[in-house]
Amino acid sequence: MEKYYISTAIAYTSGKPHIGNTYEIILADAIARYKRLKGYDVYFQTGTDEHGEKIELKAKEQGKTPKEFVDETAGEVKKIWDVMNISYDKFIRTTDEVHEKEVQKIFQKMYDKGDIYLGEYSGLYCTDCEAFWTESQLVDGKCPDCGREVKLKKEEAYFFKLSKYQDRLQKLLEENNGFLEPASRKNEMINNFIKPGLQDLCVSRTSFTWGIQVPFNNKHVVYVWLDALTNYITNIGYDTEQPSDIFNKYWPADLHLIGKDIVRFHSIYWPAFLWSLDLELPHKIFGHPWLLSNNDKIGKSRGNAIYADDLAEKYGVDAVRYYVLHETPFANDGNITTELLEERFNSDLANVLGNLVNRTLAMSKKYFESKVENTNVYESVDDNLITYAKILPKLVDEKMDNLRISDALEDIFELLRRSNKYIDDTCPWVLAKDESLKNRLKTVLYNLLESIRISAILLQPFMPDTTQKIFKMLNTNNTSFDTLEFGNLENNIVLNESEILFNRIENK
Ligand code: ME8
Repeated sequence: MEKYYISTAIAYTSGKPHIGNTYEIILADAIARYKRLKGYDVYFQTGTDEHGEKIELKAKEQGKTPKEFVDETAGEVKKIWDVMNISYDKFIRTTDEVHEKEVQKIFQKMYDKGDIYLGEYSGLYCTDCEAFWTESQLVDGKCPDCGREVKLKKEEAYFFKLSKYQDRLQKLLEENNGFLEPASRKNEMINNFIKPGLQDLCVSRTSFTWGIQVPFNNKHVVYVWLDALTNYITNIGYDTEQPSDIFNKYWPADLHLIGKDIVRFHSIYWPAFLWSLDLELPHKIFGHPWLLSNNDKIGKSRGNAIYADDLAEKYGVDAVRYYVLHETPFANDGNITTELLEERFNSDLANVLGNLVNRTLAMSKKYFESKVENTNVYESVDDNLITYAKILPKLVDEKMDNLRISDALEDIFELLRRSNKYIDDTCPWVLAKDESLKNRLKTVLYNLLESIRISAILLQPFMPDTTQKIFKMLNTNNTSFDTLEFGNLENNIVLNESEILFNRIENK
């Protein structure tokens, strides 16, 4: 069985993750579930990034030890991932002992190799992003990433020889098609960071203690990004001396799914670290766009933070999953407001999907006591529906392979839309009045139920609960990808009672 290793960024444990962070995990979950259904041996890893000065300060503000603080916030992250039905195989924490020990070994290995050396750092530092900047990188004198004040800082530090990998990195980004997507981010990396010249990277800190100690100098803790990035290997059994069988099986990762703001760390630092360890690079890094709240960056301090668990309680888990996946296409930021979510809920979930299922089941019940029969009485009006249902799995597969998740959803909904139109075109209530058209009516209903079954199979990765409900109503055992062919809905089954999938939200 072919393996597929997918990871998300590990979330900072600085607070409860908002809907933007949650979008990333839902996206990863949809891809992981899709690959599993396709028959891959999937390993899906996520978790939390728990060290650093920012966390140390936050814990202090709340009168807690850093460990107490991260235990609490990591718990909140995990809770939201679980509420959103995320099928991760492993939730890692950078405070896990396995990880901490291995990071020390990695640091040692890089040092022994001569890729890490002791020097002195003096620079402009952003505490929030834990990053040093040069004067020219600042925007209006402030941190280019978060816009906060930076301060001058001098300290003895260990450096990683990033400059040594300059040419190799440039070549990687210029040549390796598909390593970093969307492709536009490649040019950004080459022009803004690589071409101006890569400086060696400061990989230790002495100004705080909440981190992994440098093994041979306990005044220093390991820079958070070296600590965080290595989670992708330490947790599948990488070891500097003896990598495990699991590591050998799953590495290199097939996809690191991350947000657009941390592409630099993943496409420049991470390959260099891996080369330093003589490891292969991940196959692909996808810097997905962001989800905005009312077209603005989401932030607790901005007062516009929305949380997935609150939304899920009100609209249901699958509706939230559908919304964020649908609204955030491949390269453009998505937007969320309550009004937009409710509009989309009514138009797509209640009207298109819910209505189709309920109308079809209601007609089957009324005309045939819910008994399904394919009598094969076709008419030309069926072509539009059946032809599309037949090519749909391929369309979806292409979109999923190219990480066009929102487009894949659109393609599936197109079958549901065509099915609704098919009801209007075939007018089953007219057919029902004429006894001689009974067999035609049976075929019409069969075609509709079959389109629903095929849509539901393909919708599983996106809306796992809803699709299970649909399968139950259809009373079908043919729910796997290898039953996607049109005509596989069992003959002579009896449908179960229908239930309302999505209750329209009425505006008060
Ligand atoms: O960056 N929309 O953690 P983080 C979509 N610990 N995605 C968003 C988003 C938004 N509005 N806001 C944030 C970190 N994200 C590091 C990662 S990985 C080795 C270390 C994404 O909690 C963001 O781009 O700030 C990142 O991929 C993820 O959420 C976690 O962000």
